[in-house]
Amino acid sequence: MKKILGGLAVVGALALSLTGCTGTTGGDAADDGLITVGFAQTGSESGWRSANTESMKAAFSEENGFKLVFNAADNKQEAQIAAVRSFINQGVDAIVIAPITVDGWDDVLTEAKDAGIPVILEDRTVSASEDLYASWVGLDFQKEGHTAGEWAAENFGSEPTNLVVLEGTTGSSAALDRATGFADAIKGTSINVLDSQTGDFTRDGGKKVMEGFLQKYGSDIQLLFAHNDDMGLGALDAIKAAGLVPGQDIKIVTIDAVHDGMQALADGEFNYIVECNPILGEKVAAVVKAVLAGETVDKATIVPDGAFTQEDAVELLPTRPY
Ligand code: GYE
Repeated sequence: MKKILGGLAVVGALALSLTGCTGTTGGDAADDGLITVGFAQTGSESGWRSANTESMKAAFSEENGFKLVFNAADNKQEAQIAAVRSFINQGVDAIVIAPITVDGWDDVLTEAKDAGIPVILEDRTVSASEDLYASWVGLDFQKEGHTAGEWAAENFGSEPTNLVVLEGTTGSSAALDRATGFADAIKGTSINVLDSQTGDFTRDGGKKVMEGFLQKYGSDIQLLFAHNDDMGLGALDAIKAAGLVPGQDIKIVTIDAVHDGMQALADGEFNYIVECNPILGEKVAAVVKAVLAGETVDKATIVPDGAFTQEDAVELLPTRPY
């Protein structure tokens, strides 16, 4: 290839520099012809996150023309911003961020823009101006919360029912929008919100916060809404330890539908799960390629979600890919 294309390489390099594409200018990247992408992942807080990371790594593979620089920020916003800064300094071709929180992105997104590096958001959104990123691929979290709330309203809304909520990471668009959607759907029903606290989207967080709820409200709790499966799964331990039966004494609705959540639903320990699809890698990779090719891309790509009953879970579990 080198011999045949030798003469064309200069023309190619010139064309690239004229279009402002940094595709082959970054050191080693110049030799391998791969698109270097820095991916700033939130961390590894949940089953959803593991499935999302796996999907992203599979899509941003060398066979697909990418060199992926992966960073997981352990759910710390400062660490995630530092990772994005380091991608800018490395001169990557594009940056993908799964933003931990909605706020706080203006400065570093401006720095990326000034450096001519396009940013694509995946999963969660930010409050920064739309001009500061090229595109977002994610889910309708408000609708997910609303679907969970509709289920609660339909099944428990006509008689007084005490609810506790395990919220996701404070300040994340996933937690904020799910809370809004759910609150909207149960408005005007007889569901009474006893308490609502963050369990940070983790099993451990869900368990600890649920233990606190049980100490405070005991068997007054009739319904639990967990912003993700993992917190619901952590809460199962706390509920069982308190001598109560999850799925019966306390009805449980969660969001995500990852494998362990679907197992709990099939086992009758959860009562309903709203899906949140983590398999976003191929869509994000296609957007990155389109942006770098100078094509016009949609500002937002929303992946549709379903919702599952216990019967659905029994049927679907054997064939679920994650
Ligand atoms: O629901 C949760 C994860 O942002 C959609 O983050 C994502 C959420 C997901 O930790 O499990």
